[in-house]
Amino acid sequence: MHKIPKSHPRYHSLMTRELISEAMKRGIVHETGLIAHGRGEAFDYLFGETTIPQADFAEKIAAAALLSAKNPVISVNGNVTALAADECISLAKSVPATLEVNLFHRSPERVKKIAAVLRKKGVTTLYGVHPDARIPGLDSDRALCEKKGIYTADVVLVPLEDGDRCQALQRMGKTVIAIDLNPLSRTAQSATITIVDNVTRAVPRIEWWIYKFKNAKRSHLEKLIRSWDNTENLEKVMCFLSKRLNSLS
Ligand code: PTJ
Repeated sequence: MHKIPKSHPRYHSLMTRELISEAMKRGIVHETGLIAHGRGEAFDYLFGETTIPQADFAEKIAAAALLSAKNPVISVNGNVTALAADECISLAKSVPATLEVNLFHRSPERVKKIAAVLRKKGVTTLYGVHPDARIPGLDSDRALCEKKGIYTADVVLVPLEDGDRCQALQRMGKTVIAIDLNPLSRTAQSATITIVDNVTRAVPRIEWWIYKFKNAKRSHLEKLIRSWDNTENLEKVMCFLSKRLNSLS
């Protein structure tokens, strides 16, 4: 990796770029994943590269939904593996949930490489390598999934998604938790619970809420989930953004 001096004011951001770029060279991240990262980075910059209160609230509800689920699955793609593999594995253990590799630009080589990274980090149950089902109404390879995993999951966490699958999963009656820094994306607009935050901050924060809720009554979690209004929270996210931009101008 290119050496970035720790004293550089954009050290963290530049190191993250290095991670993504390295992962692309290793065949984990698809080349268009770099473009997706750039878009995310731009939104993160506008939000102040921090977890805003509306994101934290969504992360809390996401934890409640994951804990209340019968078969929660965390969907993993190239960018997520590069940026938050350890965090996703740790979150999966805490719930507990399973991981499934699901790629938009699917190739057997990339699936194998991503699976190898996750298994090397200790993941034993991993879905998505040998798909045996399709998500109805989706023509892309994103439809490929496993019966025991995403196909029968009741709650699916989809960090860095494209909108089509999010909508298709919802048509199957699933609760879809999306992590997307772009509050205007189709994914953000159509998920059940949209977390407008960087995946690197969002996943550990959901885990933090999981531990906070470990002794909570099921009825309390269900009440929280019922009170959730995704549209209202997204409106507040947009308000936060416009106020921040106004204050900077
Ligand atoms: O690995 P694959 O083949 O599944 O491909 C993954 C990508 C990301 C290339 C694919 O899903 C894609 O093209 O996604 P989109 O449609 O570009 O959407 C990605 C969304 O994630 C955009 O709205 C970005 O703003 C957002 N995003 C990018 N980086 C982050 C992010 N959101 C949260 N955290 C990030 N680090």
